[in-house]
Amino acid sequence: MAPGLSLAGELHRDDEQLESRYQKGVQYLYENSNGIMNRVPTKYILPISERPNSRTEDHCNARSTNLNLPVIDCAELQGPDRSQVIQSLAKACEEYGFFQLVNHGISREIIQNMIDAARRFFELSFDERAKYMSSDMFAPVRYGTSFNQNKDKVFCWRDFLKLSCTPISNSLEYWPSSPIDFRKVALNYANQTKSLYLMLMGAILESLGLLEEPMEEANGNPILKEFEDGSQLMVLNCYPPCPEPDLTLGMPAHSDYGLLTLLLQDEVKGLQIEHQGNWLTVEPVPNSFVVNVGDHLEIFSNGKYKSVLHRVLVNSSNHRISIASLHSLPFDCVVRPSPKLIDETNPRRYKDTDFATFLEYISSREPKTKNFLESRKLM
Ligand SMILES: O=C(O)CCC(=O)C(=O)O
Repeated sequence: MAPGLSLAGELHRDDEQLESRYQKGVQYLYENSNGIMNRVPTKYILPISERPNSRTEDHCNARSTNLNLPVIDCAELQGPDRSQVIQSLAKACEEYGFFQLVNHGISREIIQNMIDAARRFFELSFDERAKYMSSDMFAPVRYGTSFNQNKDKVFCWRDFLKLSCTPISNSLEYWPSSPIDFRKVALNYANQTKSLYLMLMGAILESLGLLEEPMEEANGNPILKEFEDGSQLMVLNCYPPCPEPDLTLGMPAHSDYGLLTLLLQDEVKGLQIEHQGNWLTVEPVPNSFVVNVGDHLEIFSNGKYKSVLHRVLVNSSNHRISIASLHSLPFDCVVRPSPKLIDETNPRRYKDTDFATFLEYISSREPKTKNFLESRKLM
C-alpha cells in the first residue's frame, strides 16, 4: 500500500479512537488526565462567536455579571400575604422567566443527600457508570455526555444522568443500584420535588387567573389532576474542572421543554440566564431552588410567562453538580394555550404541541438555542 494511504488510514483510526474517548464523557477525560490536562481538546472548542465571553449583536454584555433573581418565599405564599406573593410570582415569570424559591419545606438533609449521592455516582468507575449509557430517549435511565452526543459537532463539557420518574414505580428498578443508597435518596428527592412543583403550579394557575376557587378548595379540580398525573424527569449534571473554560460551555444556550424546572445547584457558580440582551450569572443561594418557566408554560400562558434561554459556564478549579427536575403534563397530552387566556386583544400565539413532537425535533437535529419554541409560534 502506498505510504500516503497508510498514513490516511492511521489518521482515520486516530480520529475514531479520539471520538470513542469523547463519547465516554468529560468525567472520564478528567479522571484519565492524571492532573496534567492543560489544553481543552479541539472537540470541545466552540466557534469564537459562541464562546462564553464573545460579544455578539444579540448580547451586548457577555462578561459575566452576577444576578440576584427575584425571590419567592414559599412560607409567605402559604400565609396571609399570599396575594402579594402571587403578584411577585407573576412578575418574576413575566420579566425573568426565573425565580429563586426559598423556605420551600424540603429539608437541608434531603437536599444535601441528593447532591452527595449525585457526586458519588459520578465518582464511580467508568465501567459502573457506563452500564447506564443509552441512546434511547425513552430509556428510564440514561447516562451520557454533552447536550445531544449523537448530533453535537462540538461537545459541551458536561456529563449527565437522566432518571425518568413517570411513573416512578415502573422506572425505579432501572435506576442505578450503586452507590448503595442512590435509589432511596433519589426517590425521596423526586417525591419531594414533585409535591413542591404541584404546590407551585397551583400558585401559577392562580396567578394566571385560572383557578376560580382558592387552592385548598380546588383540590379535586380536573385541571389540577392533569398536573398531578404529569411527567417528571430528573437530570443530574456533572461539570468537571475544565483547563480552558473560556473556549467551551457546560451547556449551550437552551430553554427547557416542560412547564416548570426546579433546579438545585451546589455552591459553585455556573448557571447564566439571558436577561435584556445580557448573560447574567445566577448567584447560588444555599438551600434554595432556582425555578424556571419552560416552553410548555410559555405556550399554556399564551406568551404571558417567558421560557428564557440559559446556559452553563465551566471553570478550571471546581467540579460543579446540579440537579434539574423537569415537570410537565402527561407525555401523551397536547399542550396548547389556555382558552381562557385567548381573546380578541390577545389572540392565540402558539400551535398545539406534544412531547413526541419535541423528541422528534431534538433527535433530528443539532439542538441550537430555542428553535423548538420558535417552531411552535404562530406570530
Ligand atoms: O447546571 C445548571 O445550572 C443548569 C442545568 C440545565 O440547564 C438543565 O439541566 O437543563
